Amino acid sequence: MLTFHSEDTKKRRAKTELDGGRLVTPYECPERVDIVIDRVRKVGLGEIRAPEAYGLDPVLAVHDRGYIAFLERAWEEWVAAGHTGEPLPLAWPTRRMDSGRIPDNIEGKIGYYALTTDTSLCPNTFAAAQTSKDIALSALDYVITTSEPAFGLCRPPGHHAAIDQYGGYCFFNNAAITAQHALNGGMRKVAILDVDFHHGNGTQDIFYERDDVLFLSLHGDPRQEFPYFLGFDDEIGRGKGEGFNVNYPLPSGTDYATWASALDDAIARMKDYQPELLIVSLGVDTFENDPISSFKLKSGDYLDCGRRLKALGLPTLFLLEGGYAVEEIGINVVNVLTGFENAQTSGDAATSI
Ligand code: SP5
Ligand code: ZN
Repeated sequence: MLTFHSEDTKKRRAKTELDGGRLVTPYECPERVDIVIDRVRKVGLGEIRAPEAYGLDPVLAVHDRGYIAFLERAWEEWVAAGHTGEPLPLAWPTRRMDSGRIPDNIEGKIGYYALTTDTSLCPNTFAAAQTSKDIALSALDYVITTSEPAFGLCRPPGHHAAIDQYGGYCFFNNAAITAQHALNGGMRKVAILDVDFHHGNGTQDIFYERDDVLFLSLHGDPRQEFPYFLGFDDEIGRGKGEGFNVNYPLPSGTDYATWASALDDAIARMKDYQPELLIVSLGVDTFENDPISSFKLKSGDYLDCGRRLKALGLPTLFLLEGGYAVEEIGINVVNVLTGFENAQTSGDAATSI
């Protein structure tokens, strides 16, 4: 399987994350990329390619123009305002305080555009987010052209990013950008399967009223887990999108047996939908030793996950999302990919969809 990769994803190196009331070194660190690419090389997964530049048009097809302009200038404006730490939001347009207006002051703008306080801005965040979506789009074009699977080693991740909001370590929603790009290129139906530990609130929100993207997410129950406010099983889509959003909130401590039965249900729904493309939001923060999550998947389980996905027989694009057990992120991510590669597509599986 081809991997799309660039060292430029490491240009974002934030110093701070608010975690349990302390500023800590961010869990979403550039070393994650090194460890994944080392593993790709070690197992000989396949060729490693640099991304092409796609510019901002595919981003504008999903995200708000003002939001993109904000991200491009935010660090500069913050420094110009005399601040010395890294930008975190201070005040938000929360319930009972939402006039719909965008402040002029950079501190206010950060509150307007930020979802969460886990994601500091820093130099080159915009550049890294651009590279991340270029990796995703390059991998997508390869999958579309060849019908072969591909892996986009994206960083920063994307699935928490909404139309005009960043957070959960995400700025541009890579899965949404690639799904929309595929549709704009003539595809009619795309499925996005989000297996990251956290609910893909951004992706859900972007396609919530649409029937041309089926979104399915397996994640920690939002009553207990970040992002807390979205990801419940009664969120099924709205208007013509009704029935095209499927959430599987799962309890803390979920092991592979429970997780895999939700995965099988998601796979069955995708078979019914008959998409032309599968995009996998591939987070491995479901791992038993992940420092911020509470599922119990083991490294070997990721091989089986890949194997099950292969049975769909679809052109498949894997995009990296989360995974913070840094030592094991390479093994876990690449296990999904090799499990997929090595699985036999049975005639039954291929023809039954
Ligand atoms: C892409 C992705 O996986 N984003 C996840 C962002 C989660 N950030 C906040 C997590 C808060 C969890 N609190 C647990 C504290 C453990 N020390
Ligand atoms: Zn996650």
